[in-house]
Amino acid sequence: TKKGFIFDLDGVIVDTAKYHYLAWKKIANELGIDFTHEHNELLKGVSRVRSLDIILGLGNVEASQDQKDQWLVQKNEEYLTYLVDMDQSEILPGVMSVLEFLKANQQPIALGSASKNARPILDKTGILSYFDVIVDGNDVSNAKPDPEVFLQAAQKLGISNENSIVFEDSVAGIQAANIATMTSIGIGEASILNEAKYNFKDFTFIDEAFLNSLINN
Ligand code: G16
Ligand code: MG
Repeated sequence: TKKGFIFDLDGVIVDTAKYHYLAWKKIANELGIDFTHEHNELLKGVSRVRSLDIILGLGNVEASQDQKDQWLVQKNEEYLTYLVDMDQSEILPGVMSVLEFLKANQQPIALGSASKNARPILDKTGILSYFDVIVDGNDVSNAKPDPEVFLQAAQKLGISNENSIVFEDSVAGIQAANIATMTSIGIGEASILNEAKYNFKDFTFIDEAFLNSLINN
């Protein structure tokens, strides 16, 4: 049977969280807001607009919409400078072999990401051609845990929600997959992603036997 395999981007395929962190930290520090790695956890899988609101909230900073729009542009310009040198070496361990295996077994593959920079990242890392469908921050209006991004991905793949499988590193993303009645697979800390149906520390722990069981169930 064909299943729909939907991948989140940041924290699943590449570790762009470190670049988001540096870009946000620059703005936060300019505003006198301390922005730690712990704070950054709050932004995982969260949209750009919502991320800014969270950071401003940390510093009790109020701002006009115009000012916020400026910071959003500034953040993205800073973030993009980190993507310039991105290449295949930034793909997280084990991801390539899973993509290769799914392709070899004619399984449909989609991206389901909150990022508006998803396409250039897939392009620069050389894996754009693995994806039959891309749904990203430019396509959706409701952020995870709203299931919109995954529902669109499954629909565009032509696969039912029940036959779709989602790889996610964020709690909101796992919740979105569960709400969509898809099979949720947490990538990262099982204690944090405890709502996922299956958990793996990273893709090196996902073997062909497991992938076959997903395909054949
Ligand atoms: C990613 C990151 C978030 C980021 C969001 C929007 O989501 O996890 O931290 O805020 O994209 O990114 P951008 O500013 O590039 O539009 P995901 O869903 O790929 O994990
Ligand atoms: Mg993510």
